[in-house]
Amino acid sequence: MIVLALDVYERERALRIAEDVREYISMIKVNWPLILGSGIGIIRELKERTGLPMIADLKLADIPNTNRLVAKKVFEAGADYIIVHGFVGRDSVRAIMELGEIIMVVEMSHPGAEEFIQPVADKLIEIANEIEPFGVIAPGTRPERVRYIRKMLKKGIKIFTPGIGAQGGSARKALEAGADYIIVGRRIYGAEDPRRAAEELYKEVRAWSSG
Ligand code: O7E
Repeated sequence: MIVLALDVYERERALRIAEDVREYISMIKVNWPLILGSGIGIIRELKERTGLPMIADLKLADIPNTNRLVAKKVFEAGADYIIVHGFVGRDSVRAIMELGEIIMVVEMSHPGAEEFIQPVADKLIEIANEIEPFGVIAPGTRPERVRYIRKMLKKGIKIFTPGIGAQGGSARKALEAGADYIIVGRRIYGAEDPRRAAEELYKEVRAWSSG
């Protein structure tokens, strides 16, 4: 299943792309570029136009009280899930979970993730197993790590893998390794024809899932 990472600034462009690719994706992820470019109201607007669940990717990493204050506004704005960092500790993560569903970062997809996050991934998996978020983030650029995280993670917790396409990760390999959702940005919104790019990816993913 495909999550569109809609990292554009402009409201009109975001709405147009979302509507164009709607039938091929399962959720939309909104990150700082779109929120800063178009305002927080874009979450509800996208949700109403597409009918899809919305992920607010703010990667919250603050003390419990500040996490709670921010998350309250973002859930009120229509987000169904908020992405949160686990390295700040259980209390900060739980503060957001009390208000709504979360997806927690266990390991990131960029090269620098090997410096600090990867060495503590086991501890982050432990927190995830204890608090049971809706999902976790694992690196689509490192299928062997996705496989490991799947093995260690409690059944039922979904794995989301960014890093597919522009960062070099393969959708098929991430799914084979145990990902439930692939997160894809530039490969879709940066394509000359986003609808065609989403359709191609959808067919690739579906062909793999059914075969
Ligand atoms: O490389 P792209 O264009 O396909 O975009 C990937 C998106 O996933 C982008 O919004 C980026 O911020 C996000 N992402 C990563 O690329 N790597 C990560 O490790 C984590 C995320 C992400 O979604 O964070 C959720 C915590």
